[in-house]
Amino acid sequence: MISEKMQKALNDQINAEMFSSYLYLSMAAYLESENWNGMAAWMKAQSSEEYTHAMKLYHYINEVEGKVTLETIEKPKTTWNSPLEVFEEAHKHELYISDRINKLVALAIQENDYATNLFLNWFVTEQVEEVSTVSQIVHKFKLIGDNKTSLFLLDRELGMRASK
Ligand code: OFO
Repeated sequence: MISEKMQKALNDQINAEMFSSYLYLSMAAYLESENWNGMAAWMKAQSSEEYTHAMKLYHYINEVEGKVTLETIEKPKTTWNSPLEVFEEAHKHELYISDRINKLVALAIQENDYATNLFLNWFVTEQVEEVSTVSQIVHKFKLIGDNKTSLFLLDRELGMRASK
C-alpha cells in the first residue's frame, strides 16, 4: 500500500509528465509551422516519450494498489521566437522536471517508502539523460548561430531520431 501523500505526489507527477508531452507537441507544432520538420519530428518523439513516462507512473500506482486520478492539463505556450528558444525552454523544463523527481525521492525516503524510492530511481537516471541530451542540442544551436546551412544540417540530424 502507498500513503495518501505519496499517491497524491505521484498523481501530480503524472500530470507534469502529461504536460511535458503536451508542451513538446506544441513545440513540434510551432517548429512544423516554421518548416523545421526534422526538429519537429524530434519534438514529437520526445512528446511520445513523455507519455510513456506518465504511463509508467500510472502502472506503478495501480501496482501498489493506489488510485490514479487525472487532473486538467495546463495549456502550453504555442509560439516561440526561434528554434533555439524552443530548445532552451525544453532544457529549462527538463531541469524543472528533474527537480520535481528529486523532491519525489525525498518524499519517498521521508515516508520510508522503499518500493517507491526504488521505482523512482529509473526517473532519476532518465532525467540525467534528458537534461544532457537537450543541453547538447542547445550547445549546437549556439555554435551554429545564424548559419543557415548548418541549421539545415542540424534540422536533418535531429530528424533522424524519429526514424530510429
Ligand atoms: Fe519525463 O522526462 Fe522529460 O519531462
